[in-house]
Parts: sequence; structure tokens; C-alpha cells
Amino acid sequence: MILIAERINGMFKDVKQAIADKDKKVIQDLAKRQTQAGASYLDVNVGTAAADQQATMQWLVETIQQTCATPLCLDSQKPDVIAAGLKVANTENGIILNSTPLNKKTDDKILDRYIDMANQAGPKAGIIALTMDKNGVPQDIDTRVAIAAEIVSKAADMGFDPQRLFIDPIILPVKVPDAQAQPTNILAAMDQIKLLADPAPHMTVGLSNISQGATERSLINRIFLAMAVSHGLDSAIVDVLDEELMNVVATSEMLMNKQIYSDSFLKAYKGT
Ligand code: THG
Repeated sequence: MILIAERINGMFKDVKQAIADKDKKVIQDLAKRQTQAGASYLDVNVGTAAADQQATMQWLVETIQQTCATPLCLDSQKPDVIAAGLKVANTENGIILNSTPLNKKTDDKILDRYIDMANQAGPKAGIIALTMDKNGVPQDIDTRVAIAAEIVSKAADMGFDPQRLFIDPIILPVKVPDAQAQPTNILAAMDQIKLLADPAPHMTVGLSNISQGATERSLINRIFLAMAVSHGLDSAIVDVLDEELMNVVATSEMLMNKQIYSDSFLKAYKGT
């Protein structure tokens, strides 16, 4: 599974404080621990508090790169913030640009911009595209699939390999009133999205969204991850420092016959 580690995000108090204090140690420590825990990419999100988001993105990227070579997943819905990060990011080992909707009221061509930036960032650069358009986040299955189809078709028109494309059907917190049908809608949408191209685009989610504000967060995250893997999820933005969650990742992949069973399958997965 392509695991994107979620913790370097200004949404977390310690990271927000570290950004305000220019305290590199907090960021570098998270970068190292998440890499050690098995992250394929490190998500980098400046949060909403940073005064200058472009400069903060550059500071985070440079700070992380001083301590580890794990590929980065630049996380902003503002193309200028992504572009600023790309100016200083090492992209040889890969990079993901996270994330763009299909289009926005204020920017009809936002997906094109992310694809252009990824193309300029080299052959390994990917993008995460949200099943979201100028009308916002759809709640139903069909609109999610229709938007995903437009994203896949636009990527194909622009010569962008579907294997560099990650579709995110957008998880909302299950606790939000009237949102309890969303997890099953997302699974049903994923069943169709994986058929949109051959080879299929990757599918990813911001897993921790689902349990925001809820009790039993880790349990909710773990169970939904296992359910989604059985519907074709092959990537996720997660808390890789949650060991129980990482065991669920390894076990789901083994039960899906993507990793070989051995008596030491948990240990073996950690070595991959
Ligand atoms: N899709 C894509 N990218 C994303 C998301 C997504 N990036 C951001 C986010 N969603 C995924 N990352 C997180 C990171 C943290 C939390 C949820 C998702 C989280 N934070 C605690 C909270 O809000 O309760 C912070 C608490 C603290 O300060 O300790 O849950 O969906 N493509």
C-alpha cells in the first residue's frame, strides 16, 4: 500500500507551534519517526494559521529534506503554494501534488495546473485529485463517479499516465449529522472508479477525517481502512505512528493476496 504519513500538518498543535517558532527539531523528528514507521511519502500541509503559506511550505520542505530523503506529498489546494514547494523539493525519488478538485468556480482549469506542475516535476510525480467540482463535495455515489470519470479523461487527454493519478473520493467525519451514509457511498463509488482506466488509477483517502470529533478514533480508522482495501483502496493518508493501524494495513494486504502469507507476515510487511 502507498502510505502517506499525515502528521506534518499545521492542523496539529505541535506542528503549528513549530511553524510559529521555526523549530526544526519537531518537524525533523516527525519526518524521521514516520519514515521509520513505513511511510512511502510524507504529507506536508502548512495548515491555515501560517501567515505566508508559500514561505512556510518552503521552510517545511527544506527542513524535512535536511534530515531524510523520503518523497514528499505537498498538500495544498492552492496551486501557488504547491509551486512554491516544488521550487525547493527534491523530486528524483518521486513527489505527489495533493490535491486538486476537477474545477472550481474561481478556477476552471485548476486540474490542468496540477497536471502541468506534475509533468514539469518529472516522470515519477503524481497528483491526488478529489471527486469535487465547482458545486462542492458530492454526497451521492453517481456524482462522485462522474467527476472521477472526468478527471481520468482529462488526465488521458493531457498524456498523464493513470498510474500517476490518485483519485480521492473524500471522506467526511462520520459524526457529522446526516453523514453516516457516506462511508458506504464511498465504498460503492470506489468499486466503479477502479474500472475507469486500465491500468486503474490509484485510490487514496484522508483516513483520519472519518473519525474527527468521534470517540474510538483509532478503531474507526482501522475498520474503515480494512473495508476500503477490500474495495480497491491502494493508498491512504494515515497516521503511520498508529501501530495497530499499521498491523491492519499489513493484514488487509495479506488477506487480499497482495502480500504472501508466512507466520511472520506482520514483521515481513514492515520490512518492505
Ligand atoms: N484528502 C486529501 N488530503 C488530505 C485530506 C483528505 N489532507 C489533509 C487531511 N485530509 C488528511 N490529514 C489529516 C490530518 C489530521 C487529521 C485528519 C486528517 C486529524 N487531526 C486532529 C483533529 O482534527 O482532531 C488534530 C488534533 C490535534 O491537534 O492533535 O484528525 O481527505 N487528499
